[in-house]
Amino acid sequence: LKQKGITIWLTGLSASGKSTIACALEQTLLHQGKFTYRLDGDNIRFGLNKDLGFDEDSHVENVRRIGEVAKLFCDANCFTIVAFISPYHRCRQTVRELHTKANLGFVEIFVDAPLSVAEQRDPKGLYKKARSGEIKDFTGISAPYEPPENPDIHIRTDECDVTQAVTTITEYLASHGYL
Ligand code: GGZ
Repeated sequence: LKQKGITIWLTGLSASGKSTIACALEQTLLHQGKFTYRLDGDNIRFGLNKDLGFDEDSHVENVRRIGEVAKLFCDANCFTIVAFISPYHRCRQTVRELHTKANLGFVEIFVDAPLSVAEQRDPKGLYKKARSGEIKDFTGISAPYEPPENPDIHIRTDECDVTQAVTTITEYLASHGYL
């Protein structure tokens, strides 16, 4: 029996809960003995993509490169968990097509918290800095976030906890033959 690879793509505002859900999902899959890898800001923005900023072109290039890397992990039959804001619809669509054309699994998950909630959480104080103008081009404040119109999974993190979020995702994976 060959494990099929799938890219599990989380998109949402800063402080929407992407990293929290990605880490918890990673733990769950690892405990089930699954070959799993997580791509997020910590291992990409400081390495492969450390030359990129937060203007529109940089967001586009950031997501393009991450999409290509995710595709490679996926091709290696890995559960590839990807957690970046990925604010542009067209870029996420391109990554989906990249996977579909290669006959690889792809699931887009909208990690949805209202801007007011994300801004209240503000764990790194970035929204405050964005409001004051100290940080420019901040997604949701001074740069766009285009929410998915038709995500495969929609998680409202102001209404459910991380355990419920992980269950929603693993149930989706199971019902689509990945678990
Ligand atoms: C958006 C910014 C910015 C600006 C720094 N705009 O929530 P975080 O803090 O911990 O993670 C965010 C991360 C955004 O990078 P991504 O790689 O996820 O974005 S994308 O996929 O859209 O390219 C945020 C922090 O970096 N951060 N400045 N101006 N987020």
